[in-house]
Amino acid sequence: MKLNVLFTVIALVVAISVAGAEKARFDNYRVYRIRIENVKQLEVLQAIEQLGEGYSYWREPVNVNTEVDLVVPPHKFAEFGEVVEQHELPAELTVRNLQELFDAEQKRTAKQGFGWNAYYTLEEIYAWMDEMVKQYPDVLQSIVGGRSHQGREIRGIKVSYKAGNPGVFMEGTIHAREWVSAATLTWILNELVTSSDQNVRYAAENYDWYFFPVTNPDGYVFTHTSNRMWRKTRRQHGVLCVGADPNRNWGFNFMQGGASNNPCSDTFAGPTAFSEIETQTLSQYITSIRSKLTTYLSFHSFSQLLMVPYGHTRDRLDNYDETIDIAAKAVAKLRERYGTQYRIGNIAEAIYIASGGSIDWVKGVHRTPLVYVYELRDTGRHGFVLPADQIIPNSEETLDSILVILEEGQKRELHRFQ
Ligand code: 0X9
Ligand code: ZN
Ligand code: ZN
Repeated sequence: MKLNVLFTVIALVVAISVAGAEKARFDNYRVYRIRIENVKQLEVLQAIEQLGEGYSYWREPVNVNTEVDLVVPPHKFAEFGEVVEQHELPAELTVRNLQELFDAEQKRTAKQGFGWNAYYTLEEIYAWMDEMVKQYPDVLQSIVGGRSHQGREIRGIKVSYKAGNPGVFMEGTIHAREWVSAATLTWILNELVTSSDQNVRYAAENYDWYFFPVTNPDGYVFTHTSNRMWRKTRRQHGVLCVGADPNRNWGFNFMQGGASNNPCSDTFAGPTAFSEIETQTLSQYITSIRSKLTTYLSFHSFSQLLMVPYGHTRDRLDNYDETIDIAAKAVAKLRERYGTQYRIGNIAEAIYIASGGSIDWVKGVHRTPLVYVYELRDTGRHGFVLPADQIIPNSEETLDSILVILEEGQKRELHRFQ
């Protein structure tokens, strides 16, 4: 055997044994949408959350009069049926076979280069970013926003056409399974350098953009290799469980509601604020450019929401009125293109109490004037597994709304540096 062949074989064997567990499958798993009508039902659904055993939530049970999306494994159909009957849960089947959604998502029409008719791995996204910087060296610059537990870089691109522009931070995919977030950010980045639309050109050239399509790289890789439904980071916590929720780990009002101290929970906040290297290093990077940032946008999926701080209280704090006014205009614009409807509010009033998120820290600590978190398409029909043919329409309408946020910010002189 030739030496290089031998090495390849050894590398393969090592790769396979290191990979260990195979990819989780979700054959015949169902998703139910349930409207929580009373406290008893809320308690039942929260008990299911504690149970685990194959159950998981796309949207967690936090309050009465909200909806949750619950993933139910086949071996729990009978049990779940009984629970539904006993507590008169208004459960509506939204996904009949989760694995089918995943399989459809994996189909790439042709082996072409990078684009927006499919989802891409971290490696592919980073390779595309390198290409872009090579192609547009005068306006694009590679930046590193931090690093991950497994030693990956949180890589970004800065778009800058001239000195002295106000900065816009674009935070993507802090939750690993929310793939459309990364796809949207790479699409918008591409638009900024290639579009000839007048409004896009204005925004491209008169702001400095800091794009980070994947701020949870370990988690994102894990959703491609092992479990499509992974949300958190990948550091071991306790004996059994892995990962902290990187959107509960930031050091502002840490653990002030809507976050868990159970390492197995999907909303585990971590042992202490900034205990996770991803949030720690990314927050340091943000601090290093704080004086340039006038806008911070965080992109999640799904639910079609545009929200402002904060998540720990329903109180309407800081420049709530102003930013909500702008949000109303932004979602009105967003709706014009394809009729997609977004709701607005602060995090706590729009969805649920949730503390330790990135935007709360940015607002609370740095007082950045324009801070928003998007929950992109859809409203649950496909949830995190948004069909790839929606990437572009989703991105187009999102960019429409961002342009309004920036325009309104300019009108109100929010982009002036202090
Ligand atoms: O719960 C979250 O972190 C976000 N929803 S998601 O379904 N994508 O997980 C909402 C953003 C909450 N943001 C803050 N708490 N700052
Ligand atoms: Zn999220
Ligand atoms: Zn479909």
